[in-house]
Formats: sequence, structure tokens, C-alpha cells
Amino acid sequence: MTSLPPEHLEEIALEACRAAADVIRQSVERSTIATKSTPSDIVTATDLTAERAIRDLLAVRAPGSLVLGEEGGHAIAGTGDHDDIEWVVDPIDGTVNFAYRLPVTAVSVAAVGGGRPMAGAVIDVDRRDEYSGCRGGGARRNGEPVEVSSCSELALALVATGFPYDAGRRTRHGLTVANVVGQVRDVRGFGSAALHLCWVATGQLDGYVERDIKPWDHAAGALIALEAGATVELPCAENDHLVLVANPVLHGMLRAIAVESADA
Ligand code: LIP
Repeated sequence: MTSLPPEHLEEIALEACRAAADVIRQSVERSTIATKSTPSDIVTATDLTAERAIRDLLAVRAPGSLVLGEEGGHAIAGTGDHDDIEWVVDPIDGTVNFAYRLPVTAVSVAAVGGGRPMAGAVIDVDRRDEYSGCRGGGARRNGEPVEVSSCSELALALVATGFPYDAGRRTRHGLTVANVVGQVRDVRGFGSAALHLCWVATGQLDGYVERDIKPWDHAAGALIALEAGATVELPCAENDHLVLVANPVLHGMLRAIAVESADA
């Protein structure tokens, strides 16, 4: 267990998200300064500045804790005794949206203790909604409790998805989406895994299916969805790197389609 209670970790995660969101809202720099896994997997100067703001805040609020950031990798935040906490950080989730000036970007910060997320926060930078939760303590939007939808009919389910940066995996996931889209109400793709997960938590989406997202994309949003009553399946080698989050009834239905399309 971490040295700080989950509720305290949740508040620190919110503070860290706010610091990065302020940086993003004030930024004018959106040009690509580097690429990562593929030419379309971009980094902007604002990604780096926002992650720096998160690391600086964590060095003060949880000195000595470990930070895993999408851009800066692993590093200790400050000097102190909180070495049993690992923060998993995405300074801008929806980086491509940010670069294209599409108003769907988020900041995601999760606190991991004992090998599992204990608390997390996601801020919708453009709408200023704050999503958070802690293990055993429920999930909230702007401090108010949220819960997943009760949709139990696949044909009425609104499902979100996204696509990996790797072209081959995108094509394979496209086959999954092709199977899903004909059996549900509709499919949406907003370009942010963190917000997809939070909108499942609030019931604004009935499900979310994707492949190959990274720990910093899902660590906070998955805990928030779990605390809101979702069944949460995260990417691993055994499940073909599938992420599938929905209420328990829909999860089974969507999983059958996703696995069937992967086996095809
Ligand atoms: C993004 C995810 C999104 C996925 C994109 C990308 P990033 O994260 O939030 O769900 O479809 O390929 O991974 O790169 O904007 O932090």
C-alpha cells in the first residue's frame, strides 16, 4: 500500500493534472518537435512543458516518488520518502488532436501502489471537466459521483474506439471495428483513450474498445471506469493487446465480437 491514503493520492493527481492543463491552455506551440514509434506518433514542445509541470508538482507533493511519464520515462520526483508510489503520467492524451487544434485533449495522472492503480485523475482540457477516483472510494466528475450506463442491448450501445500508431495493427483493429459497427448503435472515435474511459464511467459512452494503448493512456481512466462500475480489460500479450471497458453485461457481448474478429 502507498504511504498516502487513496483519497490523498486522488487530490494530488488532480493538482498535477491542473498544473499541466494550465500549461496546455496557455501554449501557442503546437508544432511537432520529434516522433516516437512511427512518424505519426508525435511530440510537441507543449507535451514536454506540461510533463515538466507535473513532475515539478509531484516533487513537492509526493517527494521521492517515482514518475513514469509518456515523454520523460522513469525518474524520481524530488527527494523524500514516498518511494512506494509510482505516478503514471500522460501530459497530453490526444496529442494529434492538440497538434490539429481539435478540442479533445486530456491530462492523465495515476498513482500506482503495490503494483496497481490506487487513485487517478483526468482533466478534459477544453471543457475543463475533472474526472477522478480512488480504489474503493468511487469515481467522480467535478466532485460528483458517476456510474456506468445500464445499457444491456448491443444494438443500442454507443461504443468508442481508436487506432494504434502502427499501420499493421491499425488495419487489424479496423477489422474488429468493422465487426463491431454493424452490431451496435454507433461508433465514435475522439482520439483520447483517457476521455473515452471517463465517458464510459459517466455513462456518456456505453463501451470502449481499442488495442495497443499504453499504461499512461489508461492508468487513471481505467481506475475511474472501474470505480464507476465498469468491467475493465487492459492490454496484455494474452489478449492481443485489447482494451475493452463497458458495464458487465455489454463487456461480454463486445468481447465476443472483438475476439472473434481477431481470430478471423
Ligand atoms: C493516444 C490515445 C488514443 C490512441 C492514439 C494515441 P496520445 O494517446 O489516447 O486512444 O488511439 O493512437 O495512442 O499519443 O495522444 O497520448
